[in-house]
This record gives sequence, C-alpha cells and structure tokens, in this order.
Amino acid sequence: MEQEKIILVGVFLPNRTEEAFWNSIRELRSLTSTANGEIVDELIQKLERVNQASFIGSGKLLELAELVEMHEADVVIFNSELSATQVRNISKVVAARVIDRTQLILDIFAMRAKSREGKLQVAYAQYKYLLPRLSGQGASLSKLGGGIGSRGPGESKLEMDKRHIREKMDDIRAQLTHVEKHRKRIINRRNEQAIFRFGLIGYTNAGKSTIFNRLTHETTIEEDKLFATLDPTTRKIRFAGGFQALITDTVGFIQDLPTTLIAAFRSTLEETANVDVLIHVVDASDSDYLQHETTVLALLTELEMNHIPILTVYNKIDQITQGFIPDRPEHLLISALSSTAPTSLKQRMIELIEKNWHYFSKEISEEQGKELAQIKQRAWITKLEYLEDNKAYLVEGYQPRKEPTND
Ligand SMILES: Nc1nc2c(ncn2[C@@H]2O[C@H](COP(=O)(O)OP(=O)(O)OP(=O)(O)O)[C@@H](O)[C@H]2O)c(=O)[nH]1
Ligand SMILES: [Mg+2]
Repeated sequence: MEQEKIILVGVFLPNRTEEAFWNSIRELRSLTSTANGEIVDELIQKLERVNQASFIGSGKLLELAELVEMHEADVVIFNSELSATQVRNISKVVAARVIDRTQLILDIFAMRAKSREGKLQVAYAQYKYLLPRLSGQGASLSKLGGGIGSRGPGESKLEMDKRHIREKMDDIRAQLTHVEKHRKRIINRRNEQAIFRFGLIGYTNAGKSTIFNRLTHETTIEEDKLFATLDPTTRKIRFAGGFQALITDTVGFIQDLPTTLIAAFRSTLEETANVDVLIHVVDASDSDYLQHETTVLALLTELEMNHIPILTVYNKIDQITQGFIPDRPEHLLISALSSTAPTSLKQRMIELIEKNWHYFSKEISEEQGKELAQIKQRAWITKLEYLEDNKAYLVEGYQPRKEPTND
C-alpha cells in the first residue's frame, strides 16, 4: 500500500515536562510509522490550555492548513484525544483527514488483530470511540478511503446511523461473550493442571516476543514495530529434567491508552490474570524506560493484577545508555538477542518457582513408577535418590501450594 503523507500536531501544555512532551511526540512518530504513514512535517504549539473549538489556536490552524496544502498531506494526526467538535472545526479549515492519537492506536490494533476475539474487541472499541463523535462527522467520514485511522469496520459501516452502530455493538458483545466463555474454559482447564505459569508483560516493543521465542523456540512475530503482538499466545517451556511450565506472550502496553481499549486489554490479559509470576520486560535502552515502567504498573493496578509477584527483566542492555539505573528490586539484566539470555532467565524462573511453590520431600516406592513420572513433570524436582534399603525413591522439590481441584 502506498504510504500516506502525515503531518503530526502536538500541543505542549504546562502540566507536562519538556522531556515527557518530546517523548510522547517520539512515540507518536513511531506509532505513525507502524501504521505505515510517512511523516512530512510536524507542528508544535505551546499553550496554557487547549483551544476548546479547534484544539490549537486559530492562527496555528491556518498555519496547519497551509502546511497541508504545501505537502499535499493526506492525514493530520493530533497527539491527544480530540472532541467531535474539534475534529469538525479543524476539518472545515484543513484539507486532510483529521485523526487523533486514540484513533491511530485503534487503527494499529485493527491492522494487528489476528484472532476472532482480537478483531471483535478492536471493532467494538472502534465503534465505542466513534459513537459519541458520529453526529456532524458525516462530511469527513465520506472522505474515508481505508487509509490510516479508517481501517477496521470500513466506510459503509461507519456511515450507519447511531442506532445501527449500537445494534452492531450489541451483536459484537454477544459474540465476544461466546468466545470469552470458550477461552475461560481453556483457562480453567489450565488452572486445574497445577502447572506453573509465567506471563510476559511490558511496554510495546520492549522485547517480550523475542524473549518468548527464545524461551520456547517458537516464532511469534517479533519486529521493531509497536503492537507487533496483539493476541495472547501461551506455550510450554521446558526445563532440565522434564519439568514444564507455561508462558504467555501478551499485547504491549502504551501510555494514555484509550479507555475504550483498556476494556479490550482486560479480556486479552485474562490469559495472564491467573499466572503465578509476571515477567515485566522493560526496554532499558529507551531513555523513557521509567515512564514505561510506571505506565505498565499503573495499568496492572487498573486491571487488578498488581497482587501477582513480578520479576522485572531489563532488556536490550547491549544498547544501554549512561542514564540507565535499574529501579526495581527484583530484576535481571539481559539482552534477549544474546545466546546466554535463555539460560540466565530460566535460572531466575526456577528461583521464582522455588519461591512461590511449596517445598516437599517424600518417598515413592519403586512400584509406583507412574506416580513418579507424573511428579517429575508437574513438580520441580531438586533431588531424586534411590534408597536401596527402602526400595523407594526419595524425591524432593517444589509443587503447587494448592492441590488441583475440579471446580
Ligand atoms: N538491540 C536489541 N534489540 C532487541 C533486544 N530484544 C529485542 N530486540 C528488538 O526489539 C524489537 C521489538 O521486539 P519484540 O519482541 O517484538 O517486542 P514486544 O515487546 O513483543 O513488542 P509488542 O509485541 O509490540 O508489544 C525487535 O526488533 C527485536 O529484535 C535486545 O536485547 N537488544
Ligand atoms: Mg510482541
């Protein structure tokens, strides 16, 4: 697809530090290129407060209109969420599609969603975003041609009236309930298995999928793009001696995540809601890593997952800059691309298993071969000794605190 020409607009407000502002612009740039847009210009305005009518000041708006004309830009992307009125007023003056950061993120999610559930969630979030903005947007909507900010439900559907959109949303909700039920059954079955579970979480582009692939020898998409992973994937991870645990790769987090998408995250992250330990991957080479960490931890609280023990993995230490200092007590420094990463991470994972599971020591007579085989797979064995006199094995290790139940 041909790249669309984009102009970015950012408003620097007093409630932000200069550094935070520029980091958010940097992030908007990468979101834009992830959506396959070509940035041709940027317009930054420093304001005491946003202009209710047009977000930026009226003089700046004219400047923007000129820039759009000069570059023949297709889309203008604002670094904040715009109201319906603002979009309408800006669109009157500017001869390009006007979208905001939320729409851009929704758009990327729409591009990335692979599973039926992911697609449904994104479509739902897009409709939800659209609904209050629908009135009076007809003119600009009819200009949509499937480019950035308009992928997903599609033009004709976007033009349905509000009642139709509400019906559509109800329909998606019903389908989602059905899909979610199915997934809950799978999750419940997993919970019954009494298998140790790790969940990878972290800011987008931190390296979660890279780590996941190195640990499981599987390939999920790992690329230098935001939100490369959208659908959660769970796989087995094998340790020495036959012991197995599960690990789940998830969608990345981002600051100022549209509220409409947090709901979608909630069910996506349900895969990780029952894990024993969260592995929080942080891109230590990003100058903004502290803000990324804070964003992830805040979202975890919002998703009611902050009670789960966390191991922070500072990744990309091959590209670290001087300003980096690890600030979480329980952490590990790695470069996921190095050949030693899986070993050191697995070592730490074992320590976490030992810390979170229950120590046991028991004798199993040599006739109970089947039980022994089962234990070897389900528990982390630290000692296995044949006791000649007792004709039995002495087994020591760690197992779940709870015995599996059937409810
Ligand atoms: N230099 C360096 N690059 C890395 C390292 N680990 C991952 N990367 C790169 O970082 C980029 C993002 O990696 P992913 O594994 O896709 O990141 P992710 O956290 O899964 O991202 P999302 O799925 O978008 O949330 C890729 O280009 C990786 O090759 C590392 O240790 N060092
Ligand atoms: Mg990923």
